[in-house]
Amino acid sequence: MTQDEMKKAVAEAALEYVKSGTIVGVGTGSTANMFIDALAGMKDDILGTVASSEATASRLEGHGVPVLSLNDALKQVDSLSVYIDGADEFDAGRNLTKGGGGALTREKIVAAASDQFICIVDQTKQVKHLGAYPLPVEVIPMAEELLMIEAKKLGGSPILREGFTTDNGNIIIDVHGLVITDPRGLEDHLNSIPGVVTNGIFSHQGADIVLMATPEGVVTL
Ligand code: ABF
Repeated sequence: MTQDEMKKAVAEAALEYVKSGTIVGVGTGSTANMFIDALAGMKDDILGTVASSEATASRLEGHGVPVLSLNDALKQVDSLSVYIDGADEFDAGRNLTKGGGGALTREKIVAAASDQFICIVDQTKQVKHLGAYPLPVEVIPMAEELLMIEAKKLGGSPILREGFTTDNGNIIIDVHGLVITDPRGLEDHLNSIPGVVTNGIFSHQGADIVLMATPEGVVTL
């Protein structure tokens, strides 16, 4: 089974968590794209979707799936029923690193607005400790050097993501070389630095369920 075949299998397995008549939060990335393609077959059963990026909104709209802003959605319902998205890494506590695609802030907002976060990954994303994948931090441009200094104090090697601007008009600094043994503590610490919009550790908004594709089938963790 190729990695793409595993992504497709896990994306289709996530449909089981989509309830008729609800608003669904939709993530970003290649696995989320496969979920969008599968969700298109249910577009008449759901009330609508909230997208975690402009790219996701375009793909949903391309399939004729209704897309609402989060604010409009939360005027209709108290919460989204489910948020379905990929990740760059996950650990045994279902803490995640996300943001390789640069959509981490909107992803975290939509996850926070959802009753349940179903993370769809293939087995290559499983790690003992987060950090092997560089940790993305979205920063207001004025705070670039401040974040560089603070990341070095943590033992990381921060690198500006060249030529990239987030959907929110900010920059991303990828912090390499961290071994994250306390995901929640590091998530809180980084978010306390002025100018940081958010960072790619999803511990407060960790996955409720990880669906992991393996060559033998999809495993629920
Ligand atoms: C999003 O897409 C991101 O948070 C994460 O960076 C990435 C996972 O990408 P893929 O599904 O393409 O591996 O979920």
